[in-house]
Amino acid sequence: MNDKSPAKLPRGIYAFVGDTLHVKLSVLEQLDTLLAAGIKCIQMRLKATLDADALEQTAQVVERCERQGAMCIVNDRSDLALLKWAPGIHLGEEDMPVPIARGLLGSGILIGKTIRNIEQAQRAKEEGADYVGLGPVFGTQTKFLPMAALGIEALSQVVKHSPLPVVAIGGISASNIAEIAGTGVHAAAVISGIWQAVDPGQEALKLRQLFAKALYA
Ligand code: 3NM
Repeated sequence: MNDKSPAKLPRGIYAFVGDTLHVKLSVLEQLDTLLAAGIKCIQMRLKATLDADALEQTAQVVERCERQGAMCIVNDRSDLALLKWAPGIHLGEEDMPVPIARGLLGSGILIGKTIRNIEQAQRAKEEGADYVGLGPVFGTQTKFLPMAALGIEALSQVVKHSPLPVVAIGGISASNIAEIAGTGVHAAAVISGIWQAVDPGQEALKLRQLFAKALYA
């Protein structure tokens, strides 16, 4: 168990690597693309990889992120995070409850939790999460969600009242990143806005610069 305080979630663009995100690029190629663009927060989503390979890939992603001063957050899999010393995990609505993950992982691993409203942000804090992911802010094709988009005003309200740093997710791209950053959100999570771009590396760089510019405008 890791009993230190968790590392802080980097501010800015929260990007993803995974086995279902890009038709051509491997997880490590995706990672190198994002790291070269200066992305400092990376979630690894493995949905279709055998466990033996997932362990190896997690170790490589964690190590490469560490070397570049980026944080690797493993989606869902507390076991992978624990075995390969990932600094963080993200728990969705159908994943392991936060208190159980916290019990397994100790205090040193950052835990993120998906939420839909301010009440859930408060509960996530009480249960021991370190940040919350709020979505879908805009419509998304990447994940089926049986709910309407929350919109920018709802995001602003949650950012204002949340006891934990908020990561916005859902339909975020270069066309709306300034509006997202303008709410004061801690980070913006982007999947298709990067991986469906013609040049994902350039797009990641652009998103990072636009977020920073809106923050200090
Ligand atoms: N979770 P894109 S929306 C993985 O609202 C995920 O909980 C969401 O992808 C939530 O940037 C989402 O392509 C997909 O819209 C985000």
